Amino acid sequence: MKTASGFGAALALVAVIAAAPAGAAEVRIATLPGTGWQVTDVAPTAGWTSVGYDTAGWVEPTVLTALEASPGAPLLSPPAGQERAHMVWMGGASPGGTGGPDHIYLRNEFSLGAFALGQALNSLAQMQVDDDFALYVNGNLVYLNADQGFADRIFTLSFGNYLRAGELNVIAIEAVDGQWGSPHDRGLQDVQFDATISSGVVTVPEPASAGLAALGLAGLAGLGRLRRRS
Ligand SMILES: [Ca+2]
Ligand SMILES: [Ca+2]
Repeated sequence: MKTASGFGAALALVAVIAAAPAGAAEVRIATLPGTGWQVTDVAPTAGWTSVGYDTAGWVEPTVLTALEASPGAPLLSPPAGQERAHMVWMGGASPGGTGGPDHIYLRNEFSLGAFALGQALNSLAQMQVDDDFALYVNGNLVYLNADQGFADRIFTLSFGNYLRAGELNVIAIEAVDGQWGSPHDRGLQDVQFDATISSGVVTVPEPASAGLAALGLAGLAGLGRLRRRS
């Protein structure tokens, strides 16, 4: 079997880039109104983190405008020139982020049909939840936060290896006010999420362990900025 030369590999890379559809540079999935997010406070049945789940009875999240405007609110940084992702929760919560259910489930099912089937993808996401959360991508648990508070912490997460180019995908978030095991009204609550997905033609999908190690380092870097928030 002939070994690919450097030149051959370069030609192969050019072929991969040429196969990518025009306009497929980036897909953004963020907590913005009217972009496919649905929420419920009724514990869903198995499969709710996977594509194709029946979301009958789920509703659009509520945007917490007054909480976003409050002094010191831990807001995410939007991509240049784009609207900032919003703090959301479920109906019943006031715009100031109080009231409403203590335990919610969010989903956003979306197409990555703009990318070629099987293409490697990168993702970079920012996320903030008051208080704790679990993030799933296509049924896979990407990150679990269970520190029972530290709601000002903004996480940087990567999950490109769980995405499926050319197909439907789903991001699912379980969030609790208070703590896992005993969600309770601890004053404020919100979820913010903002991910940019791009083609990953020059990378190999990272193993989950490497991704988690990177998350740990990102978490340590964020410790210095922690403030208590209820
Ligand atoms: Ca937390
Ligand atoms: Ca809280």
